[in-house]
Amino acid sequence: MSRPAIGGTACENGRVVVATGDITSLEVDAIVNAANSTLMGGGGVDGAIHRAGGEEVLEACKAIRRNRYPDGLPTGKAIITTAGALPARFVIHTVGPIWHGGTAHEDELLARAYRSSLELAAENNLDEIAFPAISTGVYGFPKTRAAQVVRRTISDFVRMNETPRTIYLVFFSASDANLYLQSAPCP
Ligand code: AR6
Repeated sequence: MSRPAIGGTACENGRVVVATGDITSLEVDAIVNAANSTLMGGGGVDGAIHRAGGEEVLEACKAIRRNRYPDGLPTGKAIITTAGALPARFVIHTVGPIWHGGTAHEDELLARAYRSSLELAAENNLDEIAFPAISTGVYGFPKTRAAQVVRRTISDFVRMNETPRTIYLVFFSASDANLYLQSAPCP
């Protein structure tokens, strides 16, 4: 099925698209949630995804907690659930690092959260995945530094993998999207 492309700046031969908007409105194969380890919802994009996805998303998260992660989803790992009432098909929930000043492996953990989500999309044969700017809100990761980590991680991934075909980086504001493009220009 083909869908209208989401407008934005394309990099990496069109495989990475930097866009502005509300990630909950996107009709893509999977949107990524910047969750916390409880998987029970929260503020920011997590709150928006749970509100729009509804009870089905929460129930799926509860089942995963019960069956696979009774102590919570570790930072850098990802899981996939139904998208419930959202227009996307799936939600991939991942936990980014809380910023502690840069000395607690934050860069590697942020890279791991993006990589785990991309690997899960590939395992499920999903063509499109949309990411919010993980960890750069409540978790306090500096936006410029996050941009560089994300650019490197995604460039490496697309070089080695054909699926997902298109990766959307969705910023809530145009100024955040521009900051990303300035901090991590298209190669
Ligand atoms: N669409 C796209 N981006 C959004 C949306 C949206 N609807 N809403 C917010 N953002 P945050 P974190 C942007 O705080 O830093 C939660 O309470 C926002 O502007 O959502 O990983 C969780 O439960 C920011 O740039 O995630 C965790 O406890 C980016 O999404 C904790 O916050 C990420 O901000 C996770 O913190």
